Amino acid sequence: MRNEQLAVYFIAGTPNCPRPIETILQEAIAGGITMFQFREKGKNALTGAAKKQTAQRLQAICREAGIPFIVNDDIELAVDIGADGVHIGQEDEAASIVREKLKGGIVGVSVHTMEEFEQAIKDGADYVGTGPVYATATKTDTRPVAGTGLIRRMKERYPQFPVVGIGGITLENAEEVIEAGADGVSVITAISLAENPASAAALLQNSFL
Ligand code: 3NM
Repeated sequence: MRNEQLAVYFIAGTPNCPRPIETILQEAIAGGITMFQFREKGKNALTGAAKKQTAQRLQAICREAGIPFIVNDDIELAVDIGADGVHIGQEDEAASIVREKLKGGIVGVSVHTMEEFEQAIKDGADYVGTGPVYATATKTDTRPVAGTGLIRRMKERYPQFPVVGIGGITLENAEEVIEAGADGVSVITAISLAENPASAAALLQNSFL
């Protein structure tokens, strides 16, 4: 994985999408997202065969576009369909164990403190996500809002290690996250609920200019 692949990291599951998730993903890709995470969580989330079939359709779209397809939490599904990687939280297995199961795939870890960040690096994570940078309504069980201070400290200490910010990132504040040193922005709402996901993705890309 290259740091640039984290630039505009779109995350979504069917509950986040007012139109078919496949359509929104295709529009987001047209606008220039660099990575996609399938996060099928919350009210009315798909399970079992329906979840797997949706994952495989989204995986095919990502493959065609040449962007990594990452599965949130569900390591079994990621291995089963041969996803490019998984993203795990602090409650999940250590990155080192997940890496073994995934045989060379990308492993991303959510971290909220410098200690969790350093542990993720030791465990062999390929990148970390940290948040919520800003207030978000999308995930209810988040830690307190962190602002950009932690990202700044993380990148000061480990300038090369890939870090993305997550939580409440919008077209308006994305630049602040990049300025703090993040390699990219992870967003759900800013793209999934955008009137025009393609232009939202393109505007997020512009935050790097
Ligand atoms: N993780 P939106 S915040 C999935 O803080 C997720 O770890 C978070 O959605 C964390 O872009 C979050 O709509 C939700 O705010 C991000």
